[in-house]
Amino acid sequence: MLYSVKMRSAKGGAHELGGKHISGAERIVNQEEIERSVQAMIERAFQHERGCADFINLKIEQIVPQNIVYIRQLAISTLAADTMLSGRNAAVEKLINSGVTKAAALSGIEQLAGLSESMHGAMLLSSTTGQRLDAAAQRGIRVSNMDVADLPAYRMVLRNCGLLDMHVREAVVLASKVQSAAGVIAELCWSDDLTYTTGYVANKSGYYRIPHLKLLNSPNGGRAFFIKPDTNIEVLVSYLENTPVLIRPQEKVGC
Ligand code: PML
Ligand code: MG
Ligand code: MG
Ligand code: MG
Repeated sequence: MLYSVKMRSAKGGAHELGGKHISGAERIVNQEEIERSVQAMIERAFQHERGCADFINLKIEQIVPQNIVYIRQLAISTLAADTMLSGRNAAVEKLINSGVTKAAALSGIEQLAGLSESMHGAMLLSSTTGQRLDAAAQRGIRVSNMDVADLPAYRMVLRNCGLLDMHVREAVVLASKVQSAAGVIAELCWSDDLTYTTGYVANKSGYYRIPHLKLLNSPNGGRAFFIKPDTNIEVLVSYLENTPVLIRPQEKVGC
């Protein structure tokens, strides 16, 4: 049997009581692995660079095996960019290649850069106008219930690329789930973690890392999913938030 294990932590009290979000993590694991993953999550909540959590919420739930969807991991590659400006230009270009209009791509950058507090979830933006299409406000859409089907194989893929950071490990899993959803055309993301400036654009054909999508020590970050304007938002959000998805690592992958 597989279990979903989730953690979210905050400082200054619980999220719902106004605490500042510190970190979140989730895994889908066998029963024997639950304890170890919970331990790793708690350590992470106490040692995060955003601060030391004083509120930790843990949830452990059994998953119905028939509900699990298996998908392929997006291939990873890295685009060249040595400043934030060139990084954002590369992002706009990649978004346009994915089928997003230039206006929507620029608007996506502007809306992410304009988030005053980091958003927990993602914004859904029209791929033609860039207009926000979800009603989740500052909460955003929280992609959840996903993990890799074979962790050792996935670690090997990342290790072969020299990508050992937890950010990449989790982002590729999330981005792979997002691109497996009907209606999604592309994603733009950079981290809210102060010292993590590499972000990415993902589309149906890959995960494109972009060094320098923000300035060092900026707390600003988040995610935007560009979707076809006629997408059924309710169906999409339910898939992204609730459907359990396991990602099969790609053996042949760039970096
Ligand atoms: C996050 O912190 O949630 C975003 C991480 C983006 C990782 C980008 C990469 O290095 O590939
Ligand atoms: Mg996180
Ligand atoms: Mg976050
Ligand atoms: Mg973060």
